[in-house]
Amino acid sequence: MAIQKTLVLVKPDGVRRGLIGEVIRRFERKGLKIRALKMIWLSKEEAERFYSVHRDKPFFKDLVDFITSGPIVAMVLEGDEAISVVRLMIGATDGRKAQPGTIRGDFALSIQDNVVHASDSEESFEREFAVIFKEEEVVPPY
Ligand code: FUP
Repeated sequence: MAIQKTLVLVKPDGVRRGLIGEVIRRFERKGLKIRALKMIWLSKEEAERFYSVHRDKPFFKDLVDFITSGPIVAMVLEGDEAISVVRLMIGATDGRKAQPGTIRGDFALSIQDNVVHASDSEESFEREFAVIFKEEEVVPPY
């Protein structure tokens, strides 16, 4: 058992399309525990820090514009191997290539408007968590 925490966002397209409940429902049914949950609207500066690993990519500006285009729902999920389990459940980055049955495979038809974000490593989780949450926003294990 390797209990991990991971950070998931329902991105602005997912919120606009009314998919918040659908996304949360899938993770709850899987058995992952929600340790923190909130709706926020990222500033440009927060978005740039959140996506800092992509700073030099050609799509960086569009990515920042997109993630700040509306409110998002951010959550910390916990469970055994949560990082890789959640990555499997969200599917490939490009919704056109993501497997049916995954969140992106079922709800996205775009590489940018792909409904959700999830941490891809423990290092990413630590950096992303620090941008989005304060420690006191995480409830104790239950
Ligand atoms: P993922 O971890 O699956 O969210 O994908 P990446 O970390 O590779 O990319 C982060 C976000 O950048 C993606 F969700 C969408 C966006 N992106 C583009 O808009 N164009 C690209 O070519 C690659 C990624």
